[in-house]
Amino acid sequence: MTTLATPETLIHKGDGLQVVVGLGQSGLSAARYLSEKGYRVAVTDKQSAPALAKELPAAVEIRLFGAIDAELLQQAARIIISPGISLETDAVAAARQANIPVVSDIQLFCEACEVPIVAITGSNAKSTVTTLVGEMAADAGINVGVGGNIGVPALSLLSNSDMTLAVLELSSFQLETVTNLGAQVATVLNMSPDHLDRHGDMLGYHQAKHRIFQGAKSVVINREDALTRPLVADNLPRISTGIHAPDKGQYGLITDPDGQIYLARGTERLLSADKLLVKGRHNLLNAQAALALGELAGLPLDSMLSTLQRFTGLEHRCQYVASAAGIDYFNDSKGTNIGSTMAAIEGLGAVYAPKDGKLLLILGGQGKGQQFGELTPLINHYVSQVLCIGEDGKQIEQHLRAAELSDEVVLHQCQTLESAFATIEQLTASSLSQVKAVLLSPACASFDQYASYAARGEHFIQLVERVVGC
Ligand code: UMA
Ligand code: ADP
Repeated sequence: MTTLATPETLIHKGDGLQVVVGLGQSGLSAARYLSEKGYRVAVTDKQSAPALAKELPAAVEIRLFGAIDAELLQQAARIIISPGISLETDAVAAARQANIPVVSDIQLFCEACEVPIVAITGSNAKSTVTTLVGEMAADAGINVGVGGNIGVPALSLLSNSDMTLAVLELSSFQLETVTNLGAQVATVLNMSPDHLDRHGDMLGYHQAKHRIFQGAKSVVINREDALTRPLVADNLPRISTGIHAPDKGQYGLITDPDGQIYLARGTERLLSADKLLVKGRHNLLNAQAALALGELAGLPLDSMLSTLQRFTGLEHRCQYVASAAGIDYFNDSKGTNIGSTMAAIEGLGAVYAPKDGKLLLILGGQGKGQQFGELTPLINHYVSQVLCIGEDGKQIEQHLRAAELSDEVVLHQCQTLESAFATIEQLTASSLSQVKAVLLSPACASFDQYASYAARGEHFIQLVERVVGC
């Protein structure tokens, strides 16, 4: 263990020692923030030489690396835990047992933030909706800060003293240690199983997500997903979103007899769906959520509608890559859970089904304790070939077969993306193949084989480019 401070230099509980656990992006931002505020700060991390240690302020003298230091945690007046670290970690659990408060960087942020917060969580679509609301606010001339789980630590937004609105993407990991967030408007966009290995079950996951509503002044809910409704605070101003025609003051979709779909607020048609550059029903829901959040944050409707029409979506989310030999390739590497992969299969499947086309779906990676059988009905409908990769590829096959995978769907175990592409080349060379689109939407985390979902998506794009170049 690397120790830059002897135990004697540690001060005692009650003297205000702030112990930052985990030195990733959020840990670094918390250590910097607390240090600037004049607190005595210590950091600890399981890595023996965390890369960000060199960016710590010199005033942070106590740096215990190589393991999360249980003794240090017992000395803390307050622990600031990184979202990637479970509250069940031994040293952290022992500190909680000793009644030492454990909070996330988001708690520090909401206690310090003096401007309204738009708080966004959900199993899927968080980054898309957060980015959209941020762009809507910026286009409306507002000095907006966008951060949180999206990759910009929330505390770093406080350095912008001109900020008048904060838009935060929040994960269940960040929310489980946040109390009384007090957002101007809060939403749980949707709920489907994810991170069950960390939260134990859907109830634990749901409870963590719903902490976003604590102290909220208004809420946005999804009419089709009862799990997005706050269990308390029924009297708060609220706007709902959904796929059906909306009631007065709510957002929804109006479908004309000729099949033309419109984003609507009450009976007012706001925008024809084909004016959006992002495709699929899930993106129409995302657009509504952004409009409803923006409305409750005081953004002007006309300006929000202009932003919507310019929004091209984010990389690695159902992103069209290229076409070769009549087959379209889509990178949905950010499809890291069943809910997102269902949206991708349904969204793209509906595009190719009228032309008798089927999808080739690449699934797999780290399964995070999910039940993959839930995908089987959509696979039976829209997919003709499933290629499994990654450490949970075999388990995925078992789940799909146990849920009655159709005999017409052929499943291949490929282990890696490289070998999946060798299989793709064989399959698509056959003139009998119904495959019209290849979709990487793994429903799994990437960490067994890649540093991130983005690295997995980049690898997919490289492999597609090789096919296109052939
Ligand atoms: N560590 C330990 N012990 C452990 C686990 C980790 O000491 O048991 C240490 C690691 O050695 C590392 C540090 O903790 O040095 C990493 O902390 P972290 O995993 O919390 O990562 P950060 O860099 O602080 O990034 C976090 C979020 N990461 C996670 O929730 C896993 C980032 O979300 C977020 O963008 C960032 O804060 C800024 O707010 C990423 C993510 O994957 C994108 N989120 C999950 C998701 O979207 O599904 C929830
Ligand atoms: P998050 O930040 O919650 O992970 P993203 O916006 O990054 O959300 O999208 C993650 C995945 O979810 C992508 O695969 C995307 O295609 C899919 N997705 C986007 N919107 C929705 C939605 N409304 N419902 C389900 N899946 C969605």
